[in-house]
Amino acid sequence: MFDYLALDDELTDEERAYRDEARGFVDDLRPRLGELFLDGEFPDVMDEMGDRDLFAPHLRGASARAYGVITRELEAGDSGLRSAASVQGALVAYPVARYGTPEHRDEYLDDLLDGEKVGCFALTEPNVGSAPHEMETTAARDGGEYVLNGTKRWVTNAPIADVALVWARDDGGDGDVRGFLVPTDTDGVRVESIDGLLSLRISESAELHLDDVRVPDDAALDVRGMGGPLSCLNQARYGIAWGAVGAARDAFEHALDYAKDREQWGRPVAGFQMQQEKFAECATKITTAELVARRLADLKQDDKLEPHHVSMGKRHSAEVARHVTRVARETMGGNGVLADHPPMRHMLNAETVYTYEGTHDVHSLIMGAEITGESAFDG
Ligand code: TGC
Repeated sequence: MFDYLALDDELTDEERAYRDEARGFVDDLRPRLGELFLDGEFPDVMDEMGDRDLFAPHLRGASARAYGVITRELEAGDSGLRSAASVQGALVAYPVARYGTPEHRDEYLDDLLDGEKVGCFALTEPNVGSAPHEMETTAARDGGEYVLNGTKRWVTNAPIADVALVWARDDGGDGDVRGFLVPTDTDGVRVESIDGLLSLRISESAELHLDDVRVPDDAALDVRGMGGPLSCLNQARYGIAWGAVGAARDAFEHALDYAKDREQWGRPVAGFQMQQEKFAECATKITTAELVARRLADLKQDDKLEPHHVSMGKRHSAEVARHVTRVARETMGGNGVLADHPPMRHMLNAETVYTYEGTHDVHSLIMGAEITGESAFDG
């Protein structure tokens, strides 16, 4: 594994074990990843990821860095694998652990962490992306129930999910945004896969339609307002800060091996100066992105991680992945466009990673507000 500054020497035995577990999982799948991408198929692996404890072991006491290296290794396989795990661990198990009632935790938490149940997170809507507080989905109180109506979009895992965490505006009283745990076999829930993806093809992405979906009052999590869903996104964004480094590293490693083998003008192309400049630049970007992710891990471990810190990590790592995967593809010439080689698959995935969980621009503005004291979102 490429590790220019020997950063993994800092890992504890437990963190190294989680890293190797995730890497073993990815290595088994690796020969199929190109084909899965072409077929647009998510493999049946949620059980196995749960068995290997890859979703959110920090919720059971593992370190923030252990969680980070897991996402790094999953995304070195494919961003779709890391996305599925992020949704399960950061966007569903985490809020159940943090905001769930004891009954919610009993019903869902272990099953989610073990991969016995699959969850999805329904926040974004067809008309509502970067400004989720403008959501149109409503929850209307009726007797001892809430009635949910609306459409959610870009819901990863929805076609395979047992439970959806649906964020909706409470129609009565204060109009707060609330989260509801909705079994996906509830009457009125309809899942419609999104076709035509040119990115993150190893993923189950869908629209979730909610037509007069009735859930009991106690389906609601114990949190009100946008701090609920946004606190979940902090967790997932933290995973992306680590994960995108894995995608960049995998593309880089593959391109480097190729350059050492590939001969032109009677010598390996790795010996040419213009190739070496590219490898030097990419190695530096990968390493600096990982250093930022590691600092986030330390802050998270010490409970000092703030949303604007996470924004820097997500923003930077996604940008690095976008750059490195494209350059890695380029160094491979024509062969770089084949699905047999991972760089272009990672490059296409990087477009989604750069865009979801807060676009690059949204994270610039979150950081900008912190740095200047002036919020570009106000007014
Ligand atoms: P603002 O007025 O600043 O804050 C509203 C309330 O939220 C609190 N808050 C946060 N709490 C925890 N973590 C954060 N990161 C938070 N950011 C804000 C804040 O303290 C306040 O609380 P209170 O109690 O005072 O009311 O927020 P705003 O409305 O101006 O919006 C800020 C903005 C634009 C940065 C935020 O809305 C944002 O991050 N937008 C991007 C949303 C996003 O990332 N969407 C993509 C979701 S990904 C997706 O749907 C697909 S991924 C899942 C999948 O793959 O299935």
